[in-house]
Parts: sequence; C-alpha cells; structure tokens
Amino acid sequence: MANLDILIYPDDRLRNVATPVTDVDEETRALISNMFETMYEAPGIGLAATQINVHQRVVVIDVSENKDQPLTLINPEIIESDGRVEHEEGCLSIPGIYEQVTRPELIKFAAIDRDGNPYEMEADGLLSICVQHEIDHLNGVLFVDHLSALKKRRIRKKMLKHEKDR
Ligand code: GNR
Ligand code: NI
Repeated sequence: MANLDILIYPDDRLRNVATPVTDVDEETRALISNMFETMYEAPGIGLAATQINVHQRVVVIDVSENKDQPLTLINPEIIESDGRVEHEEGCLSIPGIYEQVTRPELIKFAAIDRDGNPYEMEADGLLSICVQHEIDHLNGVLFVDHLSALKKRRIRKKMLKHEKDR
C-alpha cells in the first residue's frame, strides 16, 4: 500500500476546494486505507485528502492514545457549534510550526462512514479541533489563515526559506 506524499505550505494545491463524494465505492475505500497508512506513518492525528493532492471531501482522524480508534469522515459538515477555545495546532503540511488557534469548543457534525452510512457525532476537546482543522483543509483553508497577517507572513517566509532543505 502507498505511503503518500504530503503537500507542503505554501503549495497552491492546498488551496483547492474539494468536491463531495457521490458514491462510496471500492476506490474510495482504497483511498481511505492509503490515507490512514499515511497519517499513522507521519505520524498525525488527522489527514484530509487535499493534503495528498486528492481533491475529494474525505478525512481520516485518530486522536486516541493507542491509535486504535480510526474515524472516517466523508462529506463532513458542522451542523452546530458552541463556545470558543484556544489550542495549539500543528499541520503535516506546515512542518515545524505550532501556533495557538481559537475555534468553537464544541461541535456537532454530520458525515458518511467508509460503508457509505451517514452518521452524526458530537465532539469536544482535541477531536473537535481536529475535525474543524480537517474540514478547513477540504475548503482550502490552513490553520495559519486563522493567525494575524504578520504571523502568517513570517511562517510563509520561513517555509519558503527551508524549501530547499527538503
Ligand atoms: O497531527 C496533527 N496534529 C494536530 C494538532 C493540533 C491541531 C490539529 C492537528 S491536525 C495534524 C495533522 C494534520 O495536519 N491534519 O490536517
Ligand atoms: Ni493539517
């Protein structure tokens, strides 16, 4: 199975808006398997298809300690949110950068699972933050977009400077 390359900021392809999945088929399930492998290998707690240059609305998440609670979100939508909380975020597409981001604290979201069944789930804590971070990716949004223009400029410069090292 493929361990896929992750796009690195400021790659323009991270700005694509992903297309909804119309049919959860074997091809979708193969994509999901590859995404879990890539996420666990990285390692990360979430991965959006956008980050591996596949512009479909597919997200994989596992925020558990033992990496044994995989969660698949196809066409995810936040349907309720409440509160505000600040939390340090990182991103596999912006390696080495960690910043505080303020987002809604509690969410309720709807999505489709890998068998094609719709579900709804309430989330708080790290799961809530991760779901919001991943849905942002599907919309071409990165956590640095939630920071001040000054901070974002500094991060962009730093990433470009280190581009040659990769
Ligand atoms: O691995 C990840 N950790 C993380 C930490 C705080 C907030 C969000 C995240 S998601 C990130 C993986 C990633 O880049 N997903 O898109
Ligand atoms: Ni990310």
